[in-house]
Amino acid sequence: MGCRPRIPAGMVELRNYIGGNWVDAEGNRRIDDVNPATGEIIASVPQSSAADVARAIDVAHKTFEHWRKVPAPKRAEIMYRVGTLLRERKEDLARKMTREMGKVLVEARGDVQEGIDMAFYMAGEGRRAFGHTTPSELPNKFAMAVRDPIGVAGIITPWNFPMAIPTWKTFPAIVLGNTVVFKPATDTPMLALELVKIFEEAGLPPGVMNLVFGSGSVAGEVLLKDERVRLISFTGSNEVGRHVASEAGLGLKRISLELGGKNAVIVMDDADLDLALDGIVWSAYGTSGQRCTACSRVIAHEAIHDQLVERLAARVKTLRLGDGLLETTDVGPVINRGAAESIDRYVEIGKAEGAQMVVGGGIASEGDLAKGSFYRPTLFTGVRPDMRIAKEEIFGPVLSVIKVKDFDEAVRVNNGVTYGLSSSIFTQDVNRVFRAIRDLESGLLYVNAGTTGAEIHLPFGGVKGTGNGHREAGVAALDFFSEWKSVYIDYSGQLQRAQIDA
Ligand code: UN1
Repeated sequence: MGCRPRIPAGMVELRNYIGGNWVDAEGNRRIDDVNPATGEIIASVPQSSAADVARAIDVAHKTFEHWRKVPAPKRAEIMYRVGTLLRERKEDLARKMTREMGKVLVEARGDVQEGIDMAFYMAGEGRRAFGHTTPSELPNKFAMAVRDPIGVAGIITPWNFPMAIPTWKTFPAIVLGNTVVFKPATDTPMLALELVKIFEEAGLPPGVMNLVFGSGSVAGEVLLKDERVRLISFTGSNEVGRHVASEAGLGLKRISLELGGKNAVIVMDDADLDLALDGIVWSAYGTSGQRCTACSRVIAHEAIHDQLVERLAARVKTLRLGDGLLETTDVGPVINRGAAESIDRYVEIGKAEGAQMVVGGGIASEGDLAKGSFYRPTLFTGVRPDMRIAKEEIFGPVLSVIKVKDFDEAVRVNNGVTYGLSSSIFTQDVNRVFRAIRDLESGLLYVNAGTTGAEIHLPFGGVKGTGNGHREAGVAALDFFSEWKSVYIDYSGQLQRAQIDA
C-alpha cells in the first residue's frame, strides 16, 4: 500500500483517502471510470477490500474521540471554507461532472450549487444546532435536551447527484461532530475525490473524512456490518435499500434510506397548459429522467388530455440528445450501457402491456451517439395505472400519461403506487390546491411546478416505499446526524422525585 501526502494535480489514478493519506487499495485492484457520452476512460479507480474499509473505519473511530470535542462553531469554520472552495471551483467541478456522469452542463452547475448551498447552511448550524430548554416539573431543577454527535457515519451515495447528495450527508455529519467513511457510487468516483480534496484543503483534520472506493458488495457491506459504524445514510435503489435496512438494522444502527420514486404531475382541467408543459418536460427529461424526483407519470384530466398529449409529443420530439458539454444538447446520456438496456426492457414491457409509444423508444446509436449510452426521450399514452410502466421506477427518460375523470381519481392514481417521493399539481383552483396538500401521499409536493427542484433548507425525502421515514437536508438532517441527550440539573440540594413529589 503506497502512501502519498498529496494527490498530484491532474492525476487520473484515483486513491482512497484514509487518515489524511492518499492510499492505494490492497492489491491495487482497479476499474475504469468511463464518460457515458463518449465511452472515453477518464480515470482508474481503486476497488477496496474489506480490510481497506475496516482500516478507514478504525481511523474514523479513533478520530471521533477528538472531533466530537471540537466546538461546533470551529467545525463549522471548516465548512465555510469548503463552501468557498466549492464556489470558486463551481465551473470546473460542473465540467468534470458532465464528463463523468453525463448530465448537461447547466444541470451539473445546479448540482454543485446544491453543495455550495448545503455548505453554508450547515456551517450556519455550527452556531445553532439548537436543542431545547424547558421547565422542569420540580422546583429548583433545570431541564434541557442537547444534541450529541453519534460516532462513525457510513455514507453510501448514488451517481445521479455526484456532488449534491454527498454534501447532504457528509456536511451535517461533520458539523455535528461525527466522523465519516464515505463510499461513493462506482460510476462517479472522480467527483467524490474532488469533494474530499476540498475538505483536505479547507483544513479538515485527518481521519474525520475517509474515502473508500469500491463495490457495494465488498466495501459497502463492511460499513453495514462493522459495529463501530453507528449510522448509515444511503441513497439508491429500493432493492439495495432493503438489504441495507436488514443488515445494518441487525447492528441497531441508525439508518436513513432515500430510495425510489414514481413521481407524478397532475394536470387539472383549469391548468395553465403552457406552464404545465414546461414543468413536465423539465422534470421528466432533465437529467435524462435519472433523478429520484423525476416525473415519470402525467395524470391528465380528460378535458385537457388530448391537447396536452399532442403538445407534449411535439415538445419531446424536439429534445436533442448529445454530450452534455455541448450547448446544443437538451438530454445527455444515461449512466451506462446496462442502464440503457434496463430502460429499454421497460419500454418493451410498456408496449407489450398495450400502452402507445408516441415518441422515442430505443437506445440511440446514430453518429457519435453510438460511442456512449443514450436513450431516446420516450412518451407513452394510453397507460393504465396497473401497468408495470406506471408502477415501477424506470430511472430514464420515459414518461407515461394516464387519463383520469376528475380530481379524486387523480389523487387515487397518484397514491396508487408503492413510492411517495414527489408529486405535483397544476391547477388554478385554491380549494384543489389545499386538498392536494392534504391528500397526496408524498414527501415533496409542488403546486404549479414540476416534481424536481427541492431546496436544501427544507426536509427532503418520501413516504411509503421511498424510504424509512427519515428526511435529509434542512433541520431534519440535524435530527438524523445527532443523538438527543436530555439533561436534568437539580439545584434544590435535596432528593426530588419526579412524578411522585407534589
Ligand atoms: C435525487 O434525485 O435523488 O429536487 C435528488 C431535485 C434535486 C435533488 C434530487 N434538488 O430534483
